[in-house]
Amino acid sequence: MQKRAILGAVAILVIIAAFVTSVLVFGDKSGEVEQLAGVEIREYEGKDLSSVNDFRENSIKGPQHVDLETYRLEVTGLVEEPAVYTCDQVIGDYDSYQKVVRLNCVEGWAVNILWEGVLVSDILDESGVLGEAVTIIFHAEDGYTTSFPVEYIMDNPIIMAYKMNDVTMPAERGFPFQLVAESKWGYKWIKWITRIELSADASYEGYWESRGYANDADLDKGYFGD
Ligand SMILES: Nc1nc2c(c(=O)[nH]1)N[C@H]1C(S)=C(S)[C@@H](COP(=O)(O)O)O[C@H]1N2
Ligand SMILES: [Mo]
Repeated sequence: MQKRAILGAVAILVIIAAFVTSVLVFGDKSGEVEQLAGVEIREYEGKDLSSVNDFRENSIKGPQHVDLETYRLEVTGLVEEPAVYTCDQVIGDYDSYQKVVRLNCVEGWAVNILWEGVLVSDILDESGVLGEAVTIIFHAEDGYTTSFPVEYIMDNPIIMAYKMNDVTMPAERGFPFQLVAESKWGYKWIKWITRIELSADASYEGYWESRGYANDADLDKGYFGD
């Protein structure tokens, strides 16, 4: 009888110990969904692609880690209807497009990537750009800004990418959205976009532009200011 009681007590202690251990080991992960990274593609339609890791991190405040729970993309300024989107709304409500485009940084490096994202012009058409707007200013999580003439964005298929080489864009690369500003130098490829502002200020200058880099930033010209 006593032996049975001891065995019972030992069994209960073992169960308690196992429970405590499992809480310590797995406790803070319960309920969380772990994102499994897909395998990036390195070739597309016969073209070699760079790796999503082939970048030099040189952002003004280092990588930003955007929380999707609180993240919003805003459309503000000279539009008929300002708008606020969650990341899922942007990706779910607009058609997606894929395109291989090379990103060239003024530091002398370049990467060729298959980008996937939504057309900025689709998002702005939904809000209705007012006639007085001449400049589109993009704002980012780290306070970085850059801008373009309205026509560059509205008359070209310019995308805000959320995927690179078929995998979700890593935080360091600009998750959830980086602008694929094709034919422009890297400092126009704003990462961690939080707001698109329509403005009447034709001489607006973004972060690097106000520090001497060319405002048009055309790849076939130089990047020195005029
Ligand atoms: N928000 C934000 N976007 C940014 C920058 C930055 O500092 N902050 N740097 C720009 C510069 S100078 C370049 S070359 C590209 C580099 O993109 P990558 O870090 O994905 O290589 O991001 C651009 N976008
Ligand atoms: Mo750059």
